[in-house]
Amino acid sequence: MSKVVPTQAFDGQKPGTSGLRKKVKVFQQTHYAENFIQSIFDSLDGFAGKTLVLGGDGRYYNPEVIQTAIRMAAANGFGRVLVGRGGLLSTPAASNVIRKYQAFGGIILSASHNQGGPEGDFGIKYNTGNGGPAPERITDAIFAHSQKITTYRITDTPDVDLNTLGKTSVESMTVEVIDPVADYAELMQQLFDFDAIRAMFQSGFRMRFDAMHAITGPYAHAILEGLLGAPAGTVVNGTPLPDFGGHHPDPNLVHAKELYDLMMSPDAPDFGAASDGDGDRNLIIGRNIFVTPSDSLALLAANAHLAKGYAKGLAGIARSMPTSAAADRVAERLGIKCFETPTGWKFFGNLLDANMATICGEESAGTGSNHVREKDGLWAVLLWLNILAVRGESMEAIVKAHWASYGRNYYTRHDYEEVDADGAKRLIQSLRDRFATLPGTHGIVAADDFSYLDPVDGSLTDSQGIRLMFGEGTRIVFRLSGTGTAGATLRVYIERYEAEPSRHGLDPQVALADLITLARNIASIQAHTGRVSPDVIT
Ligand code: G16
Repeated sequence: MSKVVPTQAFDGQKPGTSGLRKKVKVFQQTHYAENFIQSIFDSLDGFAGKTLVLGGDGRYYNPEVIQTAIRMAAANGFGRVLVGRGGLLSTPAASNVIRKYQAFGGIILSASHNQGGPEGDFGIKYNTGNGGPAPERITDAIFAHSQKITTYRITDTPDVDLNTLGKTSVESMTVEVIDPVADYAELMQQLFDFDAIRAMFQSGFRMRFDAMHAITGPYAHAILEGLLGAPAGTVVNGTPLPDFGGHHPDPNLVHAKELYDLMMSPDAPDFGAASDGDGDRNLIIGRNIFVTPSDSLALLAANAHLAKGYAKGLAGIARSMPTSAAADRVAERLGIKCFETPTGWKFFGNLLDANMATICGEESAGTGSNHVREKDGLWAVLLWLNILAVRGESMEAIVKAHWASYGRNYYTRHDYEEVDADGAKRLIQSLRDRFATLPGTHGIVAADDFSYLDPVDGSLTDSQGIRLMFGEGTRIVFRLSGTGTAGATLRVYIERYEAEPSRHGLDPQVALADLITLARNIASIQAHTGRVSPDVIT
């Protein structure tokens, strides 16, 4: 039986860069998740009888909220729910299922790379019928509804068995439990030359994929070790755990240090990769060489034509503003456009739908293409494998040849995590207040706050990050993260272009040392945050 439950609005249900992310304990408050899910439904029109896709990254509290979402979808009038077995779907796989089965939309339970477990984070996000994260007009509406909500609708049916594939019903709604991997694996085979990659493994190519005890484990086992014949043991930490084994499922040089150390050791395999909590991020490391996400985007774009799914070439490239301009140089040479968007995959959706961009990427370890409307960790790994199989060269040789040809964009990001939110806001404001006076000092030629006019729907998004530009591809960017759940996280992005190959061999922290010091001083980071040094350097 469907019922209407009285509730009261909670403060702060405003979706951030990617959905609503809060501590598990916040989500566990009575009615909290229900309020947000009802606010999603209240922001949408015309879904009666339609299909909703449901899945999550398997983190702590996923099983409870999946059942809640099913009951609420039934009470709100959806006709069918497609849910991954065990309540699991990686974010890119969910995007694919939405598109493939022409669902009305989907709800993904994930806090991505944030820590899991009872003391960790949880999250809910809504994706629209194109498979992509809801655009701002919808997330704004969700927030508005969450502030005035007084009731939500839910059935009082028992839990659905999500471990058995097949159909059941909740009231008049069909619940179909699907294999979370099958549709995704099929799509990957359409894009990439699996025979060539399999042959490469057969000839002794070695890789390690660290699934970080998160959602990509089952996908990587099935695709890398199953379909592509990589030796068993290629995938490590491949069993998803509710607390990710106590680790932080963020594929960067800090949290995937073991992989990095292996790749820099004499016994390194040819190729190393990792993915995050919900499977949309990637970390790429060759033997003896770390490839920054910004460089990876540029290299993938430059070589994508080697994979059958992109043999016809790219319509365009898109990158988020803080991502380095390495991809712009590739676009220029290919004679296509490179779009610069705010941080957040949702901003790529319109460009992909309008076929203005084919490949997109972000400095935050996200790359993807028009095959789905989310970034896709395993996709990036498979495209790299396809390129390696065709070119037959080492990662190091490919990356160095790319730099020699295009120049190198030295790049680093310094994160100051969980700092005082007011101090962080003051830091940003104090930079804004100096836009008129900074140019002409320290070699700065321009200073602004990035804003984006969407070329497809004309929407304007402002206040997306402070840019200090020094000319010739050198810049410092300051921005506050939109994905944290405690205090504020200050991100400082530093970039310098170097054309001369004889100067391509430096450690980025050395190549950028003067800019790193300048960034600290110019923004008075210690005075505003109390921090002397960053928590994470990538
Ligand atoms: C999300 C967004 C990305 C964004 C990243 C970092 O990724 O989807 O577009 O680049 O957060 O955002 P911020 O710098 O605001 O923390 P994910 O993998 O967390 O869903």
